[in-house]
Amino acid sequence: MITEINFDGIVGPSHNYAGLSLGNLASTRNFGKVSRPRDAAVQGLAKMRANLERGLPQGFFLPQRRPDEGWLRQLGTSVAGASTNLRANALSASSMWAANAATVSPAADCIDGRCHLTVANLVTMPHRSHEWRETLVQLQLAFADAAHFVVHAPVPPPFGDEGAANHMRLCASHDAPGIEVFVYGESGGPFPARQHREASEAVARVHGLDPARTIFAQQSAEAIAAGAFHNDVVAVANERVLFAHELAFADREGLYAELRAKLPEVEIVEVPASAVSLEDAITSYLFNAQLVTLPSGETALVLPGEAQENAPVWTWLQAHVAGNGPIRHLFVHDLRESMANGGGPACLRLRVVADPATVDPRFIATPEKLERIEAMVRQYWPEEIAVEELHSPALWRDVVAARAALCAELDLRELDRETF
Ligand code: SUG
Repeated sequence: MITEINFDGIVGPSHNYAGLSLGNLASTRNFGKVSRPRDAAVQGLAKMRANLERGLPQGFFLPQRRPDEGWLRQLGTSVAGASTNLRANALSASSMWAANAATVSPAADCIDGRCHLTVANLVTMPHRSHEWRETLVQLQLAFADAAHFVVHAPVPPPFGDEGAANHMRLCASHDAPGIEVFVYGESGGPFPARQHREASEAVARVHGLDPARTIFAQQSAEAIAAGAFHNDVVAVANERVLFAHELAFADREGLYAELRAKLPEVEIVEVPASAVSLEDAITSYLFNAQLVTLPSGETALVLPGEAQENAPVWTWLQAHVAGNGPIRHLFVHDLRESMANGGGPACLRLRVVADPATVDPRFIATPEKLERIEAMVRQYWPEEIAVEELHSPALWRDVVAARAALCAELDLRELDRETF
């Protein structure tokens, strides 16, 4: 049966706070903080388990092999010989944010009737620019069934592409043809725009989307300057519901009008800046929530604890649920470790609309498998990493061994090798 599957990135054993992401205020603020990789992974697994219990199909991607020695070799160095900056870039666990793994167009939207995935090139940030090779390997394994999926290599540089974090899909139901909205940025403010319009247009062409059902919308420069480095920090969509901040888009009226024309049943839930400032939206990650359809047909929002702790945000949410708004349930999760690097519930997952039976079962979660993953995490993931330890050979060995143990446990030993 065609359904939405959320694939979460398992948090890797090298999770740390190296402050590598310019324009991501949480990453900058928490630079130098001691990270807790074991807790981070357990928090992510708890969200996956809860979503499974809610009746939502769940998959996962494995953490990537770190340090990325192949990448350092291409740069003419090695883990031991690299500068502290390059080494930190090679050790990042940032592939956990699976929303940046790829852009996904379900089969119903694509001209050849197959689900298309384009791996994101993530060229703007050095620590993320080397993720795509292993992401491509994992997607080619998980979605190997060529009758149902086409996995594309990334858009070539210099056109920056950050995947599903800048892509929304609105539709009557997941299996029906949808309207795909690509949100791009234009730099000018203090921070880079990571999603380029040229990249979004390339993805839409490569996927064979119908131009009449595709929209390109510009993210507001104000949102990028306030720290919304991806559109999914200020807007999220699910089926007919668009949930967005008033200041998310450069031309909100134009976008809403185009959406209403293409999908008359669309329901736009806009949070005004007078109720929740851009700053509160970004620190609480109100919109970096998973907007999901429960088996009952009701819409729910899976939020980070920070949203509950923010008074204007929680007040707005309570009023919405008490009223007749489309969001009927709020589920709150502790994702503090990922949040401190600017990654909320929605960053941690990639949505794929497909029949789970067509996906390699090794990437599909069951309660029993999540237990086994958690046992590996508790046994092998470092409890803490201080940034100085990123330069310790013992840590490099530990994180390689931890990931190898997980690959073996999940019968995915073929991932335990360098990708270039
Ligand atoms: O790309 N943080 C990630 C967070 C990604 C969030 N994803 C979405 N919004 N979909 C980023 O900025 C921080 C790593 C560090 O600073 O060490 C980091 O990469």
